[in-house]
Amino acid sequence: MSVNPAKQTELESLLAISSGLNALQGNERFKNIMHQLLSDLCHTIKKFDITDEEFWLAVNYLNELGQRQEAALLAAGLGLEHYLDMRADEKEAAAGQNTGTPRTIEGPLYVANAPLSKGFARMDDGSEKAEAMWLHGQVTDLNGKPVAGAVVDIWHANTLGGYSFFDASQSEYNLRRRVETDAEGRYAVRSIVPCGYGCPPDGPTQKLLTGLGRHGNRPAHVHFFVSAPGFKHLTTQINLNGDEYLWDDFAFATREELIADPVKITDEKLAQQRDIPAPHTEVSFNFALVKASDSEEEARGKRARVKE
Ligand code: MBD
Ligand code: FE
Repeated sequence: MSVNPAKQTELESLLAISSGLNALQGNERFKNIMHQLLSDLCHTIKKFDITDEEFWLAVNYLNELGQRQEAALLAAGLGLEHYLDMRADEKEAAAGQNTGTPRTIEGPLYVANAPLSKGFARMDDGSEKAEAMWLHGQVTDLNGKPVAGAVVDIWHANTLGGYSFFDASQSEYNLRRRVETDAEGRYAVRSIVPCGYGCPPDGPTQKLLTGLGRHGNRPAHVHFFVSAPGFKHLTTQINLNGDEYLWDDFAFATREELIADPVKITDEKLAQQRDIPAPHTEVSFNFALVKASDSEEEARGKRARVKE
């Protein structure tokens, strides 16, 4: 008997049909991506001789991830969200484009439409006994020229590592504010010093990380979206220097240029001027924005988010 050498194997034909390659309807790019993913998955099943029990454990894990709304948390923990940053950085470098303040991941805990004010905001609702934080800085272009009217959208955790909205014990929009920069491009907020974040210990993300021998902790950090007409939207974070997880972030977001040094302020007069208790912690951080080449670059990337 002679066999046609061009004949597909049973697996090849299964993958082609299951990913719709021979179907008239559907989206070509989506079909090709699914075909690659399914093919990689089948080869992994074969290579590791995955048992039925292991396979169904994995399928059920996806259900758990969804039930606990942790899929985006896992994407951060597996380094995939950071990989998107690596790709964006690489593309900019290859195109010889200018870079200002570096990007780093958004993470899964942003909530849109935080209260907006001009120049200054108080971010904490006063409910926690915590070290007060004076966080301030300037938004400029790459030549150091102030950008007035930039919107600095800030969010961070409380002293237990929890974020309002996701942590029902906090008030609405606690530790979330948008501040429009003044004529000198300056923003300032009064808040509390955040603590690092830890994945829910009983959740599916931590379960997977534990299986990898990894922890699910992040150093103390503050998230920012910085945007202004004519400039590229910036998604970034600062990490507070001195945190034990500074260079051991489970979500891989730390970058040298994004480390801020907290400064202890004991000067009563300065504290009074700021209308904030002394002693407090001062954190200053400036942002340099890059000119946008089209209006699409001015907006944050599309992604399912709370309240938008
Ligand atoms: C966070 O606070 C965070 O910023 C990321 C990326 C993941 C989990 C919690
Ligand atoms: Fe965070």
